[in-house]
Amino acid sequence: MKKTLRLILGDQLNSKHSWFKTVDESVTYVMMEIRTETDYAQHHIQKVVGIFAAMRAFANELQSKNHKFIYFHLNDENNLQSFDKNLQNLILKHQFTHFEYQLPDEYRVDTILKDFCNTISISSAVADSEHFFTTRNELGDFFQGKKTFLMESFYRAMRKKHHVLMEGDKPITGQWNYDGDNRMKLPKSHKPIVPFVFNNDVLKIHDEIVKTNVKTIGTINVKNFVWPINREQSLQLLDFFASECLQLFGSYQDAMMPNEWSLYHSRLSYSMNVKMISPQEVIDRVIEEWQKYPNKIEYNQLEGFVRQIIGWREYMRGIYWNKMPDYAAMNFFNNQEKLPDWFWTGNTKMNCLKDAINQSLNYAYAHHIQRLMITGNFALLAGIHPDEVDAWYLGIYIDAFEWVEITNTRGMSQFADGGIVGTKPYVSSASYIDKMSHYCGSCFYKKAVKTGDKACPFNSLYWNFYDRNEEKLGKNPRIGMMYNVWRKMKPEDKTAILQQADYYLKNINEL
Ligand code: FAD
Ligand code: DLZ
Ligand code: SF4
Repeated sequence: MKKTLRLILGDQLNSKHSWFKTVDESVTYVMMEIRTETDYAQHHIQKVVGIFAAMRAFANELQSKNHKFIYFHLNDENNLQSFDKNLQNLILKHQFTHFEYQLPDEYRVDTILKDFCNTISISSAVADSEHFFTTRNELGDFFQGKKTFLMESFYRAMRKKHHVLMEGDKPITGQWNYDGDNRMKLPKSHKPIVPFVFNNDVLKIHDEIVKTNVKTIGTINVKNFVWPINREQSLQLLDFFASECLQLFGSYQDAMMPNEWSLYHSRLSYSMNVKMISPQEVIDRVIEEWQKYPNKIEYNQLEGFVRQIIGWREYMRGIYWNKMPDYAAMNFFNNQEKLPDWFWTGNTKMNCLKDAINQSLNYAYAHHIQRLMITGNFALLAGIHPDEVDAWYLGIYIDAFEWVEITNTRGMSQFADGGIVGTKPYVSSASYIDKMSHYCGSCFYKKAVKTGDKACPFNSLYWNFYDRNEEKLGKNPRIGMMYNVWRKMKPEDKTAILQQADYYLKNINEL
């Protein structure tokens, strides 16, 4: 008799997958909490707890529908703590005749499972995860022969292919891009919406993780765990976003405010990345809301959000599968420095960094512009090795899985890929941060000052970055203007700025 073993990974919690349409007595599902996964990065405690809680809820749901199930808890005695060892053991013990898994999102796990299938004597097969709009190779095929991978052209092709906000071959409003209408600063007096959070009790799971000495970062409130841990809660969060936040999403997508950790962002990345909800459902829900309330939700708010999901998210996945494994070793600027200690404590006098890091430690979350223009910007200006930067981002965020973390960090944020994802490095001095936030007014440092005791570090580090990378960036037409400004500065001013930057870099842990 055929006996099939099917593996479900911790980020494959897709209850709509065709695997689960019928209950089959000959099929057993397995999920495992294991040390290889808890330890490949130093994860935030909320990430490990959230994933375990969601895995357990998913297993319970399938078991209640009579699917046969094996679940390894982290502390189970028979848990051999790796995918291949546990699978090998199960196949022998239960005499399975066939093994199946879904396409993993991560190159590392893909390799482990491919290698495993080559070592076993039973047959095996791999199924799609039935989550993304695109296949792994679709972006590579789309850009075949092209030097640059322009997100905008990929996004437009996705809109056409999936008939999202289209009238025939044209965008319904006649315009593709509304970025110009978005990206506003929040007025100082504006009181952003209070984030909708959950109060999950995760004490038991937390205790189990602590007992096994898994090394984690960040804080957690185990009686009021704020993240969704099942599909139902993920759908509630989606509802909250569509009905309360979408109307201001685009306007304030690049805005930052002290002590406001999510503003009008959806916080749906985690639910989507572990597949409790699909990008199709998210798109459908927001379009439905806009259709119902066209006077409340302007089109630019909707388009800005749709672009993130079927544009950026799918684009990053495509880049990952097109460029890995080489991508993980790219270091265009040959940066070599270590991350400052305060990235792990938030203990810095720089207001913007203190806020972004502390909220990351407290919520396992920061919104896009904090990741890109505060922490990422600083790391690039300071010449931090991309391996260090990647490890930090892969650990600290609840939504961090390598396919979307490394492309955003090494690619978009650190320009370590030399311009595959972005056309120029995302760096800025204090002026951009001040333009988009309310951090500078109450900072120890002075935003308009380049040298001296209270000079904002972003200012001298910004010019130092361009100066030291002139050979690599000088000919980039998108940054030519900055080099003209730099070249025209008085030599004594340039020297003072470079000396200031040098001082800050040598004393980076004291900033
Ligand atoms: P919203 O602002 O509400 O956006 C809606 C959705 O669009 C997100 O949930 C996400 O699925 C998608 N999206 C938006 N921007 C991007 C993007 N650049 N790439 C891919 N999807 C996008 N995102 C992750 O999911 N995991 C990561 O590990 C991750 N690491 C990042 C590291 C850096 C340095 C940077 C600059 C960005 C990173 N991002 C990552 C992208 C983005 O910051 C997050 O997707 C977003 O902040 C998640 O919050 P949200 O759900 O509230 O997003
Ligand atoms: C992130 C994570 C963690 C912390 N723990 C587990 C785990 O114990 N078991 C599991 O199957 N998955 C876990 N994950 C998510 C995996 O890292 C994810 O499945 C792979 O990265 C594949 O993308
Ligand atoms: Fe950040 Fe500089 Fe503004 Fe302080 S002055 S908040 S360090 S940009």
